[in-house]
Formats: sequence, C-alpha cells, structure tokens
Amino acid sequence: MSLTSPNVLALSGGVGGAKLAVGLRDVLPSEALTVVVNTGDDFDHLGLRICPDMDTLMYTLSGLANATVGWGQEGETWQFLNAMKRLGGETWFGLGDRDLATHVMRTRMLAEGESLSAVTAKLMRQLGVEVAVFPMTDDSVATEIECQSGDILAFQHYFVRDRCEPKISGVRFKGIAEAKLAPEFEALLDADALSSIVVCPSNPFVSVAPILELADSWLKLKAMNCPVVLVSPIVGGEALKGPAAKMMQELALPSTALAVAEFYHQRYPGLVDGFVLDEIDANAAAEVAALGMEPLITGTVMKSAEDKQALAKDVLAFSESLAQ
Ligand code: FO1
Repeated sequence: MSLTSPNVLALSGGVGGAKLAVGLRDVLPSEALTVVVNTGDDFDHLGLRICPDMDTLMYTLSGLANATVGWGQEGETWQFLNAMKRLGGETWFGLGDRDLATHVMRTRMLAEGESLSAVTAKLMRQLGVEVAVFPMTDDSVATEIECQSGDILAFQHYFVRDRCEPKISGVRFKGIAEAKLAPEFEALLDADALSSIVVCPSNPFVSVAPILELADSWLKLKAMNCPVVLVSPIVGGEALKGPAAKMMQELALPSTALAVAEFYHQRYPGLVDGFVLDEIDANAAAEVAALGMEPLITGTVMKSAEDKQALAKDVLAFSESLAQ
C-alpha cells in the first residue's frame, strides 16, 4: 500500500471488472477508488435505456447481483417477462422484475434531461454504493459487431439474441468520434493525482477498447505519471466469462494471455506498464516482458471475496513497485 494516499482508477467492463472492483473496494478507503465503466453495450430496448456493464457493477458493489449468472439481481422474478410473452412482446432479452425498476428509473431521469453520470450517481447512492462509479461518457457510443457474413450486429443482438454464435471479423464503436469523456473521467485524467490505473480483466475488444478509444483516452492515461496495470482476461486459453477467447480465434489471434498482451502492445503502445498473468500462464512471462510490460504472476481467478481482495492487493503492490 502506498505511503501517500492511494487514488486508484479502475477501467471496467462487466463481470470480470466488477469482481476486481469489489476486491479493490474492500482493500482501499472508499474515497480512494473510482471505477469508469464501458457503455458500449448500452442500448434502447422496449423504450428503456439499458446499461448492462454499469448495472453489473452497481448490483455487484451493492450486493444485489446474481453472481452465478453474471447479470441481473439475485432472487429475481420474471412476471413482467411472462406478461410480455402473453402479449406477444419481445422476450429475447431477460428483463427481471427488480431489474426493470432500474431501467424505468434510469430512462425517466434521462428523459428529464439528467446526464448518464448524474443518473448513475443517483442510482448508486440509492443502492448504498460508496465507491465512485461513472460511465466512460455521457454521449452515445454503441458497440457493433462486424460479422464474417457481412452483417453488422448491435452488441446485444450478437451477445444475447444470437448467443455470440456469429463469427466476427471486427468490432466498431458507433458515435465514438463525437463522444466526449464523462466529466468525472476527464477530471481524473487532468488532475494527474492518480497513484494507479488498473485495467480490469474485461474483454479487450468490446469492453476495454471503447474506453481507451474514447477521445484517445489511452494517450492521456499513458501520459499520467502513475503505473498502468492490466489483469489478463484470458487464463489458460480461456475467458473466465464471455466470448473473448472465441472472438480472438475468429480474429485469427491465439486465445492466450500473451496474445492479449500483444494486442495492447500493438493497439496502445506504451500504455501498459504491468501485465498480470495467472499462475497457469507463467510460461508467458518472458515474452510479456519482451513487449516492455513488467509481468506479475499470481492467482487471477476470483471466486471468493478473499480471492478478489488478494488479487486487488497484489495489483496495488505491483503498481507501487512499478512506481518506484
Ligand atoms: N445476458 C444474457 O446472456 N442474456 C440475457 O437475457 C441478459 C439480460 C440482461 C438484462 C439486463 C442487463 O443489464 C444485462 C443482461 N444480460 C443478459 C447481460 C448483458 O448482455 C451483458 O452483461 C453485457 O452486455 C456483456 O458484458
């Protein structure tokens, strides 16, 4: 733990990011952590604005999450969806009854002109989340999947409706050229008061890339005078959650932790100072180091609260060693 007061920025997608965010929250003073979340998965559905990665963070940090499924709330009921089915409505996207309240509240506040950042802060506060969690932008950025068939799919159509079955040839982020950093994100990058930047174990292509490509934030992050530590989302050739490994194969990349390091090295040269590998991938350490990233080998599979806290402590100590 750094002697000066730590001030950590974590960049997160959904499930993997949320787990490490819980670990960081548990080992840091609550005012020492800010989580910036991907909004590329967000979409309008049945007239509601849905923000999946943000809601995974919110439910996970507030203890409401259905941890096994990875989205939505524990103990959820499905009366709304059953009623939609009876009326012939769309039911491919699973909207639980409790979860529905989040989408209704968010959609109402946005319709009243509040920014996504302001809406997020209100919902987080209402659910007792003390960590600062913000969207990467208040503007519209929509991840689209370019399929090898030539189709372009909205992210949730790819991920949920089509169950990640289409083969992908590329990813793009509609609106990203015009979108601005959310105010709190911008303020952190300008303040230069961060002690550490942690890129959580989220999908590089559809969860982390939108954040790094937004307003070229990766260049500002790289220029900060604090270490950038990235936790590999691929462990032993597998993504612990979601389609990252499958995407890599379809993008003609080996689905390995080293290939993740090479992706970041090519796309965001000089950004990543420290690369955290799981013990099962220890044999990649020398090649990761050859990319100019300091490797750290530790347990990165987070099942228990202790696992999350242990990884968070390792990441923060690693970051501090890189800052020396
Ligand atoms: N993912 C699914 O695989 N099936 C669903 O029916 C589903 C519903 C859903 C509802 C609200 C929400 O916030 C997320 C939901 N997700 C569902 C997960 C979501 O598609 C993913 O969390 C992200 O977009 C990928 O990280």
